[in-house]
Formats: sequence, C-alpha cells, structure tokens
Amino acid sequence: MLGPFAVSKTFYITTPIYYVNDKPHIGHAYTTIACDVMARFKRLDGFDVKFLSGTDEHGQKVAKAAKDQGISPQELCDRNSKNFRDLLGVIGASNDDFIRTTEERHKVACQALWKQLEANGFIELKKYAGWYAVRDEAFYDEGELTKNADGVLVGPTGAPVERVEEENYFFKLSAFQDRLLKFYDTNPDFIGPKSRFNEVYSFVKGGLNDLSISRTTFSWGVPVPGPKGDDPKHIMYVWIDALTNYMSALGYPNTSGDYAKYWPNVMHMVGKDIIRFHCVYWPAFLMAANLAPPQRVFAHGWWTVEGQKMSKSLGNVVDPNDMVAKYGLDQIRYFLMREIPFGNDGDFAEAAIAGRINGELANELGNLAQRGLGFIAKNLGGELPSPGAFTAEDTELLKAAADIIGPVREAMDKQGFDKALDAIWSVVRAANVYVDRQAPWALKKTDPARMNTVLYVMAETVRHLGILMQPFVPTSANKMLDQLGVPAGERTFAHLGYAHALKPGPLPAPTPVFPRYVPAGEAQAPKPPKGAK
Ligand code: ME8
Repeated sequence: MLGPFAVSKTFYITTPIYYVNDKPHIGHAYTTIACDVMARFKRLDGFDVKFLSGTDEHGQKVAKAAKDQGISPQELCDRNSKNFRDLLGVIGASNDDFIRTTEERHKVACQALWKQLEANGFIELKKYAGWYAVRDEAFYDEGELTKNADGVLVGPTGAPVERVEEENYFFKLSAFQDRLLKFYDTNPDFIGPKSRFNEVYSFVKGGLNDLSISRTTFSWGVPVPGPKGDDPKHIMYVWIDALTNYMSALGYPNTSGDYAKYWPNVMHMVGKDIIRFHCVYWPAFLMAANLAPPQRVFAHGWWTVEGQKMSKSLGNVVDPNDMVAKYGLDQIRYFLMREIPFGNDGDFAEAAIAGRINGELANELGNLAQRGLGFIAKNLGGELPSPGAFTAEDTELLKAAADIIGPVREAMDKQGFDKALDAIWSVVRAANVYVDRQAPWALKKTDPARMNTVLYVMAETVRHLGILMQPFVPTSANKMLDQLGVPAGERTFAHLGYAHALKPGPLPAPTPVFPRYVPAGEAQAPKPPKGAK
C-alpha cells in the first residue's frame, strides 16, 4: 500500500510551537519524540525529510508571564525558548530547523499571508464583543460557556473567559464551511485518528462564525500590516501568527526553494487540545490565500501522571530531563511510543516504565542480541561464522525479519507507533523461540557446523531488528549494528533483506545494549558469598 506521502518522496513534519510562558514538560517531549520517530523512519525509508520545531512567543499569555516575573517579554522569550531548544538535544530530536515567532523571517511571512488574505477579500474590520480565554488564547461562543464549581464562567477546556470589546479585524471563516466539508470528504486521511476527524467534521457542520484575528489591548505580537507600514493599533491574534510558522520556516512568501519542495507534503503533529486551530482555521486561512492545505494532522492524546492530571498546582509536572537522566534516553523514547496506542490518552506511571525496560528491552530484545554475540565472542573467538545450508526454520525466521517492514510501514503511515512496535516484536519473540529450540550451546559439541548456521541466522535477524529499531531507540539500535560490524552506510530500509546480509569475519567485542533498570536503593546490592550465614 502506498502511504499518503509516497508519490513525492518529500516529507515535512512539524511539532506544535510551544508557548514560552512555562518550562517544557513530558507532554511537550512526547509530541516532539513522536515527530522525531516519524522523521527518522521516513529518512530511513528514502524520503527527503524536513523536521521543524520551535517556540510560540507572542500573545497575552506570554506577555502576562513576563509582567508577573518583572522582565520584558523578549527577555522571557529568550530565556525560555532556550529551554525548549535544549530539550531537543536531551530527547535526541533530529530536527532540521527551530523557529521562533519573534524572528524577522516569521514576521515577514505573517505579514505576507495577511496581505494575501486581505487582497482576496477575506479580512474586514468590525466591532467585536465576545469571550476570550487567555489560558487557551482562544475565543469562545456564548453557547460553549459554562460555570465551574466556583461559579466562574469557563470555556469548554475549563479555562476562565473574560469579556472583550474591541474593534478587530475579522477573518471570514463563515465563508469556508462548504469548502472545508468538501475538503474533509475528499481527504479522509487529513485528520487522524478517525475519532478526531469525526469531531472536527461535526464542529464545522454545526456552522462557523467569523474569527477575530487582531488585538488592540496589548502590543506583544506581529503588527498588522497597514497601507503605509505597520498598523500602529493592531497586532495579529496569536494563532494566525503561530500557525504561519510552518510556512515561515520554508521561506514563505518566497514560493520557490524549500516551500516548493516541501509544501503541502506536510504532517502537523499536535495534541488533541489544539485540533480546531489546525484542522479548521489553518486550512481555511490557506484556502483563502490560494495555498494548499496540509496533507495530514494527527492529534495525539494526553498523559496523566500516576493517574492524575498533570498540573503545577498539584506539583506533579514531569520534567523530561529528569526522566532521561533516571531511565536513559532510548528507554524513555521507547516507553512513550510503546505504552499507549498513539491517539489515546495514557498514564505516565514510573512502575510501567521499569516494566517495559526490563520486560521488553532488556529481557527480550537486549537478551536476544547478547545471547548470540556473547556466545560468538566466548566460543568462536569473536568471529561471525559462515552459515551452512539453511533449514526451513532458518528461512522462516530470516523471511519474517525481512518482510516485517511491510506491516511496520503500514502502521507508521497511520502513526500507529505501538502497532509498528508490535510487528517488530513479533520477530523479536520468534527469534527468541528459535534460539531456545535450536540451542546452539548444545550443538557446540554435537554439530558445530549447524551451530555456526544458527548463530549466523541469529546475527542476521538482530541486524534487521537493529535497522528497524533505529527510529525508536537510535543510540541503542546503532550500537547493536556497530557490534555486528554493519557499515554506517548500510543501515537504511533499502538494506533489509538477505541481499545485504552480514559478512562472516571478526566482530567488535559485544557489550549489553539494554541494561536492566534497577531502582537506586537496590543497585548492585552485593550477594552474600555462597555458604555464608
Ligand atoms: O498549544 N500530554 O502550545 P503549548 C500530552 N503554542 N501532550 C501534551 C500535554 C500532556 N499532558 N500537555 C501538553 C500551544 N502537551 C501552542 C501551539 S502550534 C501552531 C501552537 C503537548 O505550549 C501537546 O502536543 O500549550 C499540545 O498540543 C502541546 O503540548 C501544547 O503546547
């Protein structure tokens, strides 16, 4: 099956740009890691990939945070944007660019898009009286509001709203209902998972109001362009500014270069909280500017922490830096991608992390690699032996390892990270069963030629697993491939299959790739010597 991006072979993937009013937490790391896994997967699959992350630095929320801290908004942005940029290194993100909405290239793009919308007749100035939630940086309709337990008027997310009355520029969103519905009908893969597609579809079907896209009561934003330079009164609403980042990073309004190469083969990865902005407003802005909407938006679920909502007031906000330091980078990446079907909500429980590390990475995948390579190092002087004729069992395992890319690719095209790992794991488990059955250690005395073949088949299976696991656990997977002596240029999906099989000969000394996780207090507790009382 050809995935939605297969024809052009370019793939542009973006994280949301994160608000700099706060520190990065595990939720931000989650979205970025998912993008990184997708980006690495597509690169290994022969695509020309561009992977973008960045920070969302304008708006009332950021301006307020700066005021509360007694510093200028720019100072706050510089300080906090760095935290998000640094996190990318900590979580192993292979992004090609990092955009900040306070950069000049972004201002140029926002103003160009605005002018295009205006020239096409989709912007008008009118008086606005309505409800705004600063926490969500979103306007809500009267009908969406409720009172919370404290009697405070809140939007559908629980964020308090305030009454605003301003003269604003409006985007004629109401004119796009039919075009959007038609676009969804003809592009059923535009939104994943399916449940979110249905949610967006019924929202648009219910009717669209025009959208206020400028603010006048504060000044921390991109100035609205006027006929003679910047409009002194209006700044852009932070969401029209924020969404445009995806094109600023391609050099828009220059429509040659990266823009021509990557747009609209783009996938926006977002949390379920910001789906309306990406699946309704963003395609409408683009249609209004005669530009193509993105190919796909995937909205993932939210993590709770040990069963509770993550919040500053509960003091349970998980810092990804701490988690990586405690469990290891690949271990955290694996856990986040494996633990819950992508798209669902899930719970971040530390006992579950340890369970995945020990049960799957150490006992299953790590053990498989270590059993084969350790045996070769100990008994064959570290030389990968030449295989003899393959039996039916050998061929079956080798074929399973080579063919699994099909189902893995199919799962990844739908961002089914857990399903892709399930498929890879079917080979890990089959390989462990194979080793138990073939028992190379017993063959050492009885049939050394057969032992050589079994060890070779094991090593060749581990080579496939190493190649396939690179997007998820890049450091460890490459360590596995190093230990098999696989050249750096022979690690893509084009190198799966027996045509690129390992060459017999000396291997580097193996070291365990996936250590067991031992909680701090229990680390290395010395065993009492035998016979000691
Ligand atoms: O919304 N579980 O930025 P933001 C999983 N600036 N993911 C979570 C999460 C959780 N508990 N909490 C946050 C913005 N996220 C805008 C985006 S894009 C043009 C502008 C993730 O800093 C999730 O991906 O509030 C969510 O969409 C994102 O962080 C929100 O980050």
